[in-house]
Order: sequence, then C-alpha cells, then structure tokens
Amino acid sequence: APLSDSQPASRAVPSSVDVVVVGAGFSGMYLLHKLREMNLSAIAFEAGTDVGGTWYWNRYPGARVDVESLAYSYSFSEDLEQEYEWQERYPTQPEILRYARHVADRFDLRRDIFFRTRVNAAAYDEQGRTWRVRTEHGDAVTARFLVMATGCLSASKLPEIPGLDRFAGATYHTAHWPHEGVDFTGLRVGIIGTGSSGVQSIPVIAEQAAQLTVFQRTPAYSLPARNRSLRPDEVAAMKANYRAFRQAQKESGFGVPTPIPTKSALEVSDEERDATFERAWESGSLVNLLTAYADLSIDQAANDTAKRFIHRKIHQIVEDPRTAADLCPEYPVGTKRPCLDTGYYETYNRENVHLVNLRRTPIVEITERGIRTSDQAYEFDVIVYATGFDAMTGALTSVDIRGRGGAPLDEAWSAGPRTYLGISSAGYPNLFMITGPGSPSVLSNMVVSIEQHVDWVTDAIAYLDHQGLTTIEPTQEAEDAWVDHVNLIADATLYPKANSWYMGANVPGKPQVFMPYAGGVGEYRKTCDEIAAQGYKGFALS
Ligand code: N01
Repeated sequence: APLSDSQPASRAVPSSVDVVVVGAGFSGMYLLHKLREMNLSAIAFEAGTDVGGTWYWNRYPGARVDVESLAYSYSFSEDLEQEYEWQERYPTQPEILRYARHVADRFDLRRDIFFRTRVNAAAYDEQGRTWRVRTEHGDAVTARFLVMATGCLSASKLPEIPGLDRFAGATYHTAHWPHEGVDFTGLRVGIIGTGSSGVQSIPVIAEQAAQLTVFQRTPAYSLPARNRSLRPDEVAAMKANYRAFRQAQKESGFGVPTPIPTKSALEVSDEERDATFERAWESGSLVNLLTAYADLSIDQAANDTAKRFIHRKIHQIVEDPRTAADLCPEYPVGTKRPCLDTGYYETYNRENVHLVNLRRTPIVEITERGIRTSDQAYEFDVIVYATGFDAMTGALTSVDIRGRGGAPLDEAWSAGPRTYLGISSAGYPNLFMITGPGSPSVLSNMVVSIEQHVDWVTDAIAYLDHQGLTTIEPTQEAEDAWVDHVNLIADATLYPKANSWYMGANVPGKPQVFMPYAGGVGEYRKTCDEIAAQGYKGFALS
C-alpha cells in the first residue's frame, strides 16, 4: 500500500526548549529519542512531510541502499533489532522508509517533529547563551543547544546548463521524485548524470521508456549488487550474534566489518589478484573490493590493477566496444564514490538505450524540446536530472547560521569547512553537526556514524549539565589542528586525485578540499572517546 504522510503537528512551536534538532532523518530521529530519555525537552523541524530524510526524498526508480540491511539499521534498541524483519539484502527505498516510519511510531517520535517546516536561520545569543532558531513559517524558538541533523547529501543540485527552464516537457531530479512515481511508458527520456542515482535508475527507466539517452560527463565504477531476499537462516544467525557484530562495525574502517588487508596488490601474481577481485565482484560488496588489498586507496599502481579488472568486466558485458570504452572511468577506483547496481552495464546492450559521452560532445544548452550537444539536438518528453548534491556543507550553509559576533557560518567556511571532529566549529558554541565535514560520515555506513555522533553529542550535553556548565565550543587551535589532520590523512590517499563531490568539485566555485575524514570509523571513534574522557580536550567549557 502506498505510504501516507504524517499530519502536520497540531500544537504550536514552543517558545523555548533544551534542544532544537534540524532534520528528522536517521540522525534526527535517534537524537529525539535519546534526548527524551535524558529528560530534556527537544523538538525537531523537518522540511518533508514525514520522517526518513534521504529515504523520504530519494524515491527515484531503483533506489536502494548499498550497505546490507542487517548492518544499515539502528543498533540502539535490541528489541527493534530483534523484532524488525528486513526482506532484502539491499532494501529498496520504500522498504527503508517503512523502517524509518516504524521507528518513528515505535518510539512515538512524531509528536515532537514539526513537519513541512524548514529552518531558515539560527543565531547565537552571547548574553543568553542560547540559540534563536527561526523557521520559514515565522516561528521562533530559543534553545540551549542546536543540532544540525541535516544530512550530507540533502541539498540537491541542478546542473549549470543554459536553458534549464526552457524545456517544455516534464523534468525530475532524482532527489525530489514525485511520491506517486513516474510512468515512463512510451516516452523519450533523457537523463543527465551517472553517479549512484543515475546508475540505479537507468536500468529501471530503460525497461519502461521508449528511448533512453544517457548523458555522461564522468563514468562511474559500478559493481553488481547481487541483491536477493534474505534467507531466514542468515537473519537468525545475525540476530543471535548482533552484539558482537555491532561491536565489529564500530571498530571497522567503513562501519562494515571486513578482514583488514595486509597484502599489497603488487606483491601477488596476476592470477591471485584476479581471483581476489573476482571474489569481490561476485560478492556484491563495495567494501570487499576496496579492502581487497592494503594499498588500493594509497598507491596508484596498486589501484591501477583494480581499474584494469573493472575495465575488463565492462568490456565483457557491454557489446558495443565504443560504448564500453566510454563507460570506463580513468580516475582511481574508489576516489569517487563507487556504485552498486542491478543490471547497469547490461542496460547499454538494449536497443532503446543510447550513451552520449559529454567529454567528446558536451551539452551546449537545454532547449524547449530537449538537449543540444556540440554535435546533435536530442528531443525528449522527459528529462531526468541525476546530478547530485551540494554535498556535506550545502545543507548547513543554506541555513543562515550566525555564531559569536553574528559571524555567518558560510563566511567562516568560505575557504572550505572548518570543524573540530566534524561535530562542532569554533565561534559556534553549543552548535553540533551530525556527520559533519571532518568526520568519516560519507566514507562509512552512515547509520554507524550517525549513532556514534548522536551518542557523543548527547553525552557531551549530559556532561555539561552534570558539571553545571552551559557552553561547549572548540578552541581555534584544536579546530586548526583537526583540519590539518584531516587534510594530512586525505593527502596520503588517492582521494584528492578525482574531481568528486567529496572534494566539492561538482559545485562551481566551491572550494576544493577533501571534506570527509579518511582515517576510518574505528580510529575516529577512539579519538572522539579519548577527547571526551579527557574532559572534552580541545573544547572550551564554561
Ligand atoms: O550524485 P553524484 P548522485 N553536466 O554527484 C553529473 C549517495 N547515493 O545523486 O561526475 C553533466 O554522484 C556528474 O558528473 P561528474 C552516494 O554517496 C547512494 O548520483 O560531476 N553532468 C555525475 O555523473 C553518491 O555518491 C546511493 O562529471 C553533470 C552525476 O551528475 C551520492 O549519494 C544511491 C553535471 C551526479 O552524480 C550522490 O549520488 C544514490 C553537468 N552540468 C546516491 N552536473 C546508494 O546506492 C553533474 N553531472 C546507496
């Protein structure tokens, strides 16, 4: 049955609370639950009409998670963990949204969430030591703490192409998909973008559309997901072993337990390496590929072995050699987010699907009837934009956040985001970000990173209250040192070698810095725990 949306909150926005949470995705929901358990008053504002965040907005056909359901789920409630029944290895967007809605019902979260309400502005009041938060509806609320649970991939982005609003047909962005779905039957469809959203939706749209033309600027590395229904025996085994599994997640590099590789890709024979890559390819797990050898993410020659393996796969699957060549990426494997697909490369063997390589023939403009490249005019009934997000910072800087002295956050971050631990920023006392830039976030199983941040932030608030303190703010020195540390780790990897959204490269004018922390979830957690244990070292408390 189609999911119906939540009703708008019937009560008025309170004038003051302990904590304002912005966003009711996986972060905001767990935060609300946790804060209530601490007997703090908290409300959340959510732009959507229901909970779920990413899984509320991204309803494009074929949308799935690329971390297994039994791992991509909350660990904070053992009852939830034991009782919830996942259906698929890699669940679809509707299945994950159903889970989010189940969590909201189970913990009665909706009564403190104001849906259809975007936060416009938040200003720190130095005298009162509070945040004044304003919504698009003109409501204002004062809070001791402000937590931005706004997600890393939530500020969607249209391409900078002339004529965008000239097109007479229908247009859709993958992150703003109509709730009732789109029927492409018999239509001529153009899609721009071949990141994860494009790679997942292209095979599904191709099955419906009369013709599908894919406009590709940069090809993606994609592995077959090998999705399937979960077997009762594997679910039972996981449920019997969940505590140990969760612990292993916390200590792992990506929030997904995998053996730590010790060998170099260059020290083994070609046969052995091919066999290893083949097992990863067959396993349907990105992490298995990225951790197949110890040096894939740091050594170009090692990485080239994985690149050649995937190129070979693409050429084996895609029948037209020119299309196959166009689908082969040149940047190092893993330096842009790799994709997990269901029948992606195979889709290019369909008669009704055509690939346009924008490196050869760039888009010149969108016209009333379609898309014009440097060598051809294409006519469409529908254009789909799978063009991604202003990642990691977009959702934060689009709110007018003012810290000490009225300093706007987007100005403080004009040369790239500056945080301590990806959780807080100097000049912005009592403001926390969940999975902010400078934390592992997008390089990890998001749910693991979300839970860690929510636990850390709520512990910090409890600590302050227990000590009779009111404010927490990173020192400039601690923040500078953390930014240096994040850069140092990134520079030891191949990540900066690709024009990725990790680098801000997809947004014209955005400063090019590698935003997430690449040192791994386990290491990062240890650092955060040590800092807390030392009385929040690097933070000024008062
Ligand atoms: O966005 P993207 P996405 N002209 O930025 C192209 C997560 N996610 O929504 O690479 C032409 O990756 C752009 O080209 P280029 C996951 O973390 C996960 O697909 O900039 N093309 C690129 O091909 C993912 O990484 C899942 O050269 C233009 C595409 O549009 C992240 O979200 C599923 C263009 C954008 O790709 C974002 O994924 C979906 C222009 N002007 C998303 N501008 C899972 O499976 C942009 N492009 C879990």
